[in-house]
Parts: sequence; C-alpha cells; structure tokens
Amino acid sequence: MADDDDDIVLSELDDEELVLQMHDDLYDGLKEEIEEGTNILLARGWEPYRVLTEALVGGMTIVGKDFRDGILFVPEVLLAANAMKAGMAILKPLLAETGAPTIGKMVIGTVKGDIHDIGQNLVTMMMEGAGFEVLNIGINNPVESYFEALDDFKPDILGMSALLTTTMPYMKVVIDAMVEQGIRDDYIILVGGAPLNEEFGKAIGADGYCRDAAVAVEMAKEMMARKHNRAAAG
Ligand code: B1M
Repeated sequence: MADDDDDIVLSELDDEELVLQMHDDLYDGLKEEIEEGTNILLARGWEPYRVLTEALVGGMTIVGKDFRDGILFVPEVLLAANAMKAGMAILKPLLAETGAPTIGKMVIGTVKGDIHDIGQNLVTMMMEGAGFEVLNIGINNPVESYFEALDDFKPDILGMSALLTTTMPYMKVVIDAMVEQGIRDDYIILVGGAPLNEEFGKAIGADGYCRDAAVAVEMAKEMMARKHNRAAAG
C-alpha cells in the first residue's frame, strides 16, 4: 500500500496510527512489522483480544475486500495470511492463559476442498482461552477424518469451518453421515465461516451457526451448560 514505509518507526505512532499502519502492513504481507506492532500494542496494555480483532482481523477484512474486487491476488493474500498468523502466534499463549477448569472438548476442522484455516485457528485459540480442550484437525477434511477424530478424542462438540460457497454444502454431507451412523445426537454441532448464516446452519441440521469466534465460545458454553443440566435432570 504505502511506498515510504521505511521511514515509519512503529513505536513512535500513537495507538490509532499504529493500528492503521498495521492494516497497511498486513495488506503488504509484512510479517516482521506485524509481529512488532502486535508486541507494541500488548506492551501498551491492550488486551490480546482487542489486538486480534482491531489490528489483525480488521486488516484482513480490507485484504478480503480487495481480493474480492480483483485488486489483490492469491500470492499477495497468502503473504497477508502469513503475516496474520505471525501476529496470532504471539497472541495465542496469551489468549489461552486461563485458570478455568476444562469445561468441554471440541474437535474442529475445515471441510473437504477448503484450505482456509485462519478463522478456525482463531476459534481454536478463543475456545482454549475459555477453558475448552480442542483438537484442531486442520484443513481439507473428508467425512472419514472427522469420524476418526470423534472416535479418538471423544469431544462434546464438533466444529466445522467453510469459507467457500462451493465447500459449505460439505458440512451437510458430514452431518448426514453422522445421522446415518446413528451418532448425530451424541455431539453438539457448531458451524462457522464467512459465507454461512443462521438459516444455512439450521437447514443442514447443525445446532448453531457462529458468526465469529466470540459467538462460538458463548454458544459452546451455553450448550455445554444445557447438556450438563439435562444429564443432571435425567
Ligand atoms: Co480465499 N476466498 N480463496 N484465500 N480468502 C475468500 C473466502 C473469499 C470470500 C475472497 C473474496 O472473494 N472476497 C472467496 C470466497 C468466495 C465465495 O466462495 N463466495 C475466496 C476465494 C474465491 C478463494 C480461492 C477460490 C481463490 C482462487 O484460488 N482463485 C482459493 C480457494 C482455496 C481453497 O480453499 N480450495 C482461495 C485461497 C485463499 C488463500 C490460500 C490465498 C488464503 C487462505 C490462507 C489461509 O487460510 N491459510 C485466502 C484468504 C486469506 C481469504 C480471505 C481474504 C480471508 C479469510 C480469512 O482468513 N479471514 C477471504 C475473504 C473474506 O473472508 N472476507 C477469502 C479472517 C478470519 C479471521 O475470518 O475465516 O471468516 P473467517 O473466520 C471467522 C468467522 O467466519 C468464524 O470465526 C472466525 C473468527 O472470528 N468462523 C467460525 C470460521 N470458521 C468457524 C468455525 C466455527 C465457528 C466459527 O466452528 C465452531
């Protein structure tokens, strides 16, 4: 975006300028600058979640718009994604720092045909921070991978992510396979990803659609509480 970044000393910018500069740096895929900016905001007392949402997710939203409009292309977006992940790596241990006892277990993965993993990594971080034990099975998962993870890890919740309109229908394939195996009701199923909405979540038979990672945490907590109440009652 900017050509004269060489002259900019990140630590000399005020918070607002720094966040805008980080949006530019994310756009330009400047990993080291994103790491530096993340550390500066943390040192200034910003909550990790605020750094994540305002500086990193905010920057990625701009990248997403220009990707959609054909201004940015895959190689550039990959660099931006790598810069974002570098910032997330700094925040991860801070978001996961929790004295909370384990309140539930979740398996999460992006569906078959889809390699977008930033959103589901973020959900993983936030869920861990809220006291969930999470097995993240990564990207491009066919039904068999989900089933294997459910068998091995025995979670309370299955989370699925899809970022493409062409891959989101695969969530239904997984749920239908679970119904067929008679295991659908053994799990809380939460789905998320930019092209989804609540209606889609209902239509495919999920228990909840999560607009973002914070909603995923809230919904997971609420559904775990209901599950415990049901178990206590019956
Ligand atoms: Co892709 N891509 N991409 N891409 N990419 C999108 C999704 C797109 C909307 C861009 C656009 O056109 N504006 C578009 C999809 C259009 C559509 O289907 N309608 C698109 C396209 C077209 C493609 C390719 C087909 C491009 C091509 O090759 N021609 C290709 C497909 C590859 C494939 O998957 N088979 C492709 C490739 C890539 C990159 C590899 C370059 C890179 C991914 C790198 C990576 O993930 N490691 C990439 C990126 C980075 C994006 C955008 C720009 C950013 C996605 C992101 O990380 N967002 C994206 C544009 C956009 O989404 N606006 C785009 C930040 C992240 C924090 O948000 O993932 O939405 P998000 O996650 C949120 C919520 O959705 C929710 O919580 C998260 C945190 O708050 N959530 C969950 C997500 N999963 C959840 C699961 C849950 C709960 C909540 O379970 C419980």
